[in-house]
Amino acid sequence: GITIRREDYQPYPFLIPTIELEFELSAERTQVRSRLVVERRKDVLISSDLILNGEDLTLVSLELNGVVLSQTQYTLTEATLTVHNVPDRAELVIVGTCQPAQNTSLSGLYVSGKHLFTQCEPQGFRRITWFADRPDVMSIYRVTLRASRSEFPLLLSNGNLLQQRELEAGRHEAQWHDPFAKPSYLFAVVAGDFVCREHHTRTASGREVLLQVYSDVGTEDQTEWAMESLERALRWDETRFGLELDLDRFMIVAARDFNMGAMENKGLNIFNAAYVLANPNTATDGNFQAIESVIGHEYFHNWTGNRVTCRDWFELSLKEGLTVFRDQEFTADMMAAGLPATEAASARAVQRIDDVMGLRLSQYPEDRGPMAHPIRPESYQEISNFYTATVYSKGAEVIRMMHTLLGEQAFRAGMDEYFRRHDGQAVTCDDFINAMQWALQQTAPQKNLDVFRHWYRQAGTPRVSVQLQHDPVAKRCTVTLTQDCPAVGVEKASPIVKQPFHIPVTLGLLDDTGKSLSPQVTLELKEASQTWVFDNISTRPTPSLLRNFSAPVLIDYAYQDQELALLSAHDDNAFTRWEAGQEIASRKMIALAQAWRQHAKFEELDPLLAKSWSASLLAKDLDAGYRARLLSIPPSHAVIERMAHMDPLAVLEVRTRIREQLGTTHAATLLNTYQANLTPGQYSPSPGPAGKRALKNLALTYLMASKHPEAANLTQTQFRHATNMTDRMAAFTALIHDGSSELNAPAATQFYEDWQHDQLVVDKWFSTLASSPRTGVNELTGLMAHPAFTMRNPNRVRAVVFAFCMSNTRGFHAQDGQGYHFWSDQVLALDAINPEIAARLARVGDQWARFIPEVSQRLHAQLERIATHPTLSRNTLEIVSKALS
Ligand code: BAL
Ligand code: ZN
Repeated sequence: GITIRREDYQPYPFLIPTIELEFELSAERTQVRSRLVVERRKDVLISSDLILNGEDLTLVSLELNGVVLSQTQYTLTEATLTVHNVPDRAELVIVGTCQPAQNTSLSGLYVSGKHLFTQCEPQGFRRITWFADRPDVMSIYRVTLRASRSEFPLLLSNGNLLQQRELEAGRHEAQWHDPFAKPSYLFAVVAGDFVCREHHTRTASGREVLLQVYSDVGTEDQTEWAMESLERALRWDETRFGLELDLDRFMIVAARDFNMGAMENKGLNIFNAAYVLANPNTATDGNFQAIESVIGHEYFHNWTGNRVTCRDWFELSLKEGLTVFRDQEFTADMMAAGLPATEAASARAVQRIDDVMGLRLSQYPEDRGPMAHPIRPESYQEISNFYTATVYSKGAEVIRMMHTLLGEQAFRAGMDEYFRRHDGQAVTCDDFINAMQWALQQTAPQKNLDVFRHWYRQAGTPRVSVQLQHDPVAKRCTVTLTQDCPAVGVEKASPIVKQPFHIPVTLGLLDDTGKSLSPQVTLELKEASQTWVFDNISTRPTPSLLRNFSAPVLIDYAYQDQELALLSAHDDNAFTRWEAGQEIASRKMIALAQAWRQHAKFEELDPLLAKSWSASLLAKDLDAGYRARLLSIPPSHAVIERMAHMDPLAVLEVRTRIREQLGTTHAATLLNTYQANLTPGQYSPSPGPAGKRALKNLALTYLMASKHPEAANLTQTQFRHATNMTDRMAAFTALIHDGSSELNAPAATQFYEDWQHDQLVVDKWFSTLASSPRTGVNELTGLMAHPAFTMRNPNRVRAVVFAFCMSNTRGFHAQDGQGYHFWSDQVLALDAINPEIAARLARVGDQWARFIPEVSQRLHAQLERIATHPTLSRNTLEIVSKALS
């Protein structure tokens, strides 16, 4: 593939101040007439030709300043339309057609159900019409939509509705105007028949705005939470960042077929229905929270992304890292809202734990694999492949570190300055850091972010080694931090000299009863190695390191077992307290897995692990949601990731045995915990009751795992009589994953019968079955033959194929190697339909070289099989060729 490099950026030689689009919409063939005003930029190197992007389009006609162009005056290729000899100012009218019903990639204009949707980020607009399809070309859009009134009664685009009118022959028309200049990736059209929930509200400055949530007919009882979340997001951005909605109308539309989670098109957000539709009967606590977070995320993009956008796609983290940080803060503030201080702290800690778990499970492996890249990548072949955990989650951690280093007030001043400088512009991550540095220097003139910038240039997860020395005579403790980050991913091929990172390490020092020996501090590590001195420390302290996960690094400290036990019982930082328990469990699991591999024997459950776990089970004074996190054995993937030679089946075996043993040993307490955390009465997704459900349902899974005599009954009763989907799903999953075969099949049949009318719940059914340890390739092939399965719907593919390849350790890694073969089959099948989704699935092979040899060889063979397939998309080719290089 062709590699595109950040350093090769060139401004576009023309401005396109306005674009007028006229759509004759139909599923089979849509005609688009585009009228562009183009102006040659005097400040940019002369190039006489106007080059526009266009893909999968048919050209009908082309006019320049009212004159039809002959074929010698332009050049049309598969990817571009070049107009020769364009005067300094010109009007170009292009008429072309596209075929939405044939568009299975879900990029550009496509059909979902009976509706038409667009997805333009990053490069879908060029599949609708020819244009300078890059984020630094910003235009004012005027859009006219025409379609059959009966087929498409609603015609939506960005901005404000100017007028609507009836046309002849049952057609109608709507005209939209977006007053804000925007890049093409934020353009959107929706046409179809929807129900709409509306809400009128006022912005902080008193302007009346209309909020609308559109969804499929029949789902009107599932959009209340989305609307409430949208209004909360609106208020939060006003209060926390002083940012108001700038349009008269803000629309969200739910799409059944969608590649991503959602899309922040100006004033017309298009959402994967999974992040809109919810009521207590159909959606779990996790779904409710995810919806609030994604609605917040897309809404916050209106300022961080839309008003200030990216100069080019290398700068993607400018909007994504920042907006993820903002949505994480939003969720944390919402979770803590109205709670007393200690409960609020605990709710925030739960949120932080969940975010960090996500980072470690998805980003840490990426950062040491073939796709490793800095949060601002230096090169790519296919930009769709770079909507990664690194750009998003690590990007958010980098913003969070700036927030930690500056403090809330200076951070806010930096944000204000960023908007003051760059509103209406397409800018870079450097521009953002410059605004933050300005704010930092208002209060601390001697400080700067020069070293901090390396986070944007260097990939890999830094390892911070900690040395602690204590001198009892001088009552002095010294802490030395040393950082290291070897070359990863593309850095290996074109080596760069890696510089130290600027790493904030928040720490506390505890005595052997768990009391703080000194106030918590944030050490700023900016060199390869630095030492700090703490005085008046009379006994050797236990360090509580990286509190609140103050930096996305790995910490290396030779903790003694009893030190971890102390932290897990007493650390007053809720994050590091949780971390200590996880560390105990991970260490023991790795040791047990290695022993299992050597003599297929499960050693006795480690007393330290058993003790810290049971202490958490008994710590009834702690918040239930937090206790559920303390009591969760680390997920297999997190443990496998830490092994020198990753051994998935051994870890799974060990994890299963540990859960079994803990469940057996503590059955009575688990039963009590179950009963003590019932949430009768009306359902609410707020952290209090959601935490209780998490704890209660976790207790149930331990009882099921240990085959406790009462467990099956309890689970079945919960399955039958649950009054919300959280409890129903927990029981269903326990029956399918841990129940006997007599429980299993009837539950699967019952659940499907009850919920076959709701596609999002059917996705839950599919993914529970696909990720069950009972499901091997044969059973999965059976699931794919189910009439409700289709390769065309990304949510369904994620529920079945992705769930099997990513979450079913036993099925996917089965020793006969069939799982790997199944995986390559599906990558190839999907590649012909939807390259973005196929490339995502292909990434399952990223870590092939780190597994034990038998796994590694087999995965490698399947990667080769994919790579040598004669017709592979650019997307999938980039992934597999990097994995094999
Ligand atoms: N911009 C793509 C979807 C999102 O991150 O909001
Ligand atoms: Zn985003």
